[in-house]
Amino acid sequence: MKRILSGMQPTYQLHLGNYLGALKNWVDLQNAEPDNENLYCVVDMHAITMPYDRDGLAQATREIAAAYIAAGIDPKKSAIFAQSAVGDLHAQLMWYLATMTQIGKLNRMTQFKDKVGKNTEKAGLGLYAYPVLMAADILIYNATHVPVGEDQKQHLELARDIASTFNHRYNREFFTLPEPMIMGDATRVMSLRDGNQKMSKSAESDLSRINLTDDADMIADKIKRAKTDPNPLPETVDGLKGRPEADNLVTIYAALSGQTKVQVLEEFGGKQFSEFKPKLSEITVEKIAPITTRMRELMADPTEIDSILKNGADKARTVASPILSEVKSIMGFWES
Ligand code: AQP
Repeated sequence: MKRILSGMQPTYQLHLGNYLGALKNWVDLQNAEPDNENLYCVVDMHAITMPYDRDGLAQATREIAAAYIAAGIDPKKSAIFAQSAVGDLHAQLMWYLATMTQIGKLNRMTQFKDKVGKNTEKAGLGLYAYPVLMAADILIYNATHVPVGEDQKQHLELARDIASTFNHRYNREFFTLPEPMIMGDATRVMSLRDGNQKMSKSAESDLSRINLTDDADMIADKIKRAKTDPNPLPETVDGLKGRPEADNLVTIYAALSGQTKVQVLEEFGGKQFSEFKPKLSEITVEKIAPITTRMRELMADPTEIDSILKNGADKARTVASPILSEVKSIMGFWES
């Protein structure tokens, strides 16, 4: 049996990259492997590592939970919970793990560098220590597998490294080294404005991403205005090399339609973007609209989401508490 753990931050709104790179894979995994134990977290303690809206945090947390459910995560098969609801356990383990994390390794984390730019002196300790909290989020459940987009690969490697340091230091195979699961064809969806930049919640231009809450007109408009080059689509996947925007749009089409890029190019190779883009809008709306509609219904009754989050937190605590107790015992802390 696999124990699956993953999460998303309640910052801004989820976009097509979050969906294709992570959420869709969680749903596929939940349905294909019913024996797995699934823990899906809204990582609100990570969301506060950057300036955030205090008054909107709780609602944003509910919204992410609604997106999970609307996309197909079933609360009967998967625990859905807010990280802060089990935050005492996550944060306590984080501290223990921080004592065995080398600063040199944290200094190599590209997400931190991307987020702070040149302004390292003013960056918060929380943002710097983000990967250690992420390691604790995973190890507190002794999760075996972590489905994420490609951008999280480096953080996962650090989590494995920290788990292995713990095992080595205390001379036992206590933590399972968590396996990253980078699934599907759209492991890194790129911005619609620049095919070399990741599609991101915090990018300034809303035209750079398709949000899960966008309506059909907004989706069509964003795809129409998506950056492309002047050439028609190539006949082969090789022909996408050096054409990041074309590659991205073909990747998105393939992931949404359940086809390979080869199949997409068999249909659209030689055609102009003016012909391809309306088809891409059509399939995007077809896949996203039911999620958006269900999210709206769920958000109309927050009591149901609150109850799902509460049950999820109870379940998460049941799994995490004995693991933390064992960690404390292994580390030699006093216990009554
Ligand atoms: N562009 C992407 N393509 C594929 N997968 C992606 N993920 C994020 N962006 C893409 C995956 O979504 C999951 C949740 O991510 P997160 O909420 O932790 O936020 P993030 O990775 O920091 O995503 P953003 O949108 O880029 O947020 P900001 O702008 O706030 O930094 C993860 O599994 C991630 O891999």
